[in-house]
Amino acid sequence: MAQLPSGHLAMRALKQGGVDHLFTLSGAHIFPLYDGCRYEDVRLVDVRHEQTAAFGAEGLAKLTRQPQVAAVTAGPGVTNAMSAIAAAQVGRSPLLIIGGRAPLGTWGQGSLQEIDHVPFVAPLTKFAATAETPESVAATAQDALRIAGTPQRGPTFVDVPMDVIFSPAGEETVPGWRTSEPFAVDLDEVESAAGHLRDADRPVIIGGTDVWFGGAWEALGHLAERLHAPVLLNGMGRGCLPPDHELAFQFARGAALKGADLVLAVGTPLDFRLAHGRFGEANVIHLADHPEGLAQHVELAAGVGGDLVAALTALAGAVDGDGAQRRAWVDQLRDAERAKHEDEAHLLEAEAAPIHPVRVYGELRRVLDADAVVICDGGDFVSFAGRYISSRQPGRWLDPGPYGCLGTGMGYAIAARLAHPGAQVCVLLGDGAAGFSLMDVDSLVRHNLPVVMVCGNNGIWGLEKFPMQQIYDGWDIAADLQPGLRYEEVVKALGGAGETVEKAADIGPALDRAFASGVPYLVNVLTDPTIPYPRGSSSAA
Ligand SMILES: Cc1ncc(C[n+]2csc(CCOP(=O)(O)OP(=O)(O)O)c2C)c(N)n1
Ligand SMILES: [Mg+2]
Repeated sequence: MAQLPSGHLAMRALKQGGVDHLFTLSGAHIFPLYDGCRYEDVRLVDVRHEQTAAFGAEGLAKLTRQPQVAAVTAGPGVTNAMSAIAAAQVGRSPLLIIGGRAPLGTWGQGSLQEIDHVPFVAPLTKFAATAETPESVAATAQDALRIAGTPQRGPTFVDVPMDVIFSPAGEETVPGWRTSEPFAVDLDEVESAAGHLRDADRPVIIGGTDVWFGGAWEALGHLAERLHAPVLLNGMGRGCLPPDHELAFQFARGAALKGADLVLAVGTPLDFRLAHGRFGEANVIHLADHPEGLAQHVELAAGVGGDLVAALTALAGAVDGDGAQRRAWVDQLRDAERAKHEDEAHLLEAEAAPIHPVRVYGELRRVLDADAVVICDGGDFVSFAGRYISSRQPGRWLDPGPYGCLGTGMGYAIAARLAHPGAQVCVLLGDGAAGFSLMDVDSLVRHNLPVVMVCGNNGIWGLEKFPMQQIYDGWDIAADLQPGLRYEEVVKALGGAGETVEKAADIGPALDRAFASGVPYLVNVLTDPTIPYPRGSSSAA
């Protein structure tokens, strides 16, 4: 059998597992992976910061529902990727990070960037290992990819010593891909959940990220219709029911969770976004794609841990009737939804100067297509987006997830344009958030990946400044940025385009120019720095 560098064979093994992209920032420790991309038809996406490489892969995983890969150089390459690994752990994204590693032959003798990554990466991953022989590299990479994509999904890590990754191995060391089976559902658990659902008069269904990952949105809609139960969506679950569906709710979220006698949470952890699963007197049923995903901190009326399509389909089969007993409940929430929407609709058209942040969304609602990908990176500015922008299709909304890490913007933008070459990609950036990744506009330009960036520029770390003032009686510190900064000049300098907008009436024409431009384009909207996002008790940061 022919011999090739083990790093090359790793790329062949990953390609067999469905990997078409490798995100990276150059490092000699991992050159054979790049050489492998050349021969195995994997597109190399090289960026300006490992943060962007790792979030790029994580974002692409979220958009494609497939595990994705970033390769980073030894030492600082790995440490720079740590936030994305942690985000993937907390948000359950299937992400494989391959690290370079100082040579085995001189280990302990102080090579450049010599540090043992595995002990500090292990607590953040499902699997972390060093491939210590050329023969083990392809199989270890493939195992790590499979583990990342198997529920409970999450990040995995493999590093390869430099002398090992350059060493040849036989082609027979590439094992051949096998997919993992979903976790089977226990029908007794389903029956117990169905019993509670049959009895509920005021149920609420919440669908989260794993509804999307598990391909379960039709099954979710079918169960909701069988029950005639209102549906709320979060994370990548947004868009799993079209916003104009009679059972889809957004503004009445508070009223729904307050009035419910049963909450069925599907494919989402019962975390701070859902008041840690405490909904007054309501019974809670939790559906997760693996038993380990079931909440331990809440007393569940029932829990089903296994394949979500199977669980939802079995539940829909087990609940009878036409949902007539729930019509009054749904109608009541529809009234609440309408009233709240009418209360706030004027903000979408606000003419005020300085610009009200919600006006930006009034304009975006006009120009965004049904299949647009919307990306959120920021504080208050993007919280408003969560309220006023609805996804009309599943898998088109990327927020940082429960880890809440600023700086995902450009990585996610690259991912979105790669995943959806023909769709609008709109990156919403707080001015603070923009600072974490704007240099990677260079990567967008070099790889010819046009996106529209809309910066809500209030000159402050708003989501920190306002809470600080509340805690300290109006005092705040370390929460100001330079007001009125021209972030579009950074984009222009890097080969993109953009403009600053100071009047509400100018936002719409600027967005039209941005979407027509065909280049990375930043619309820098100077917004009113005195307007906080009105937060409830379980807000997302
Ligand atoms: C990496 C990271 N650092 C700090 C924070 C804390 N944080 C959350 S929101 C926020 C302010 C964001 O400001 P900006 O992007 O300008 O949005 P605004 O709230 O002003 O609309 C900060 C600093 C974080 N979430 N992630
Ligand atoms: Mg700000």
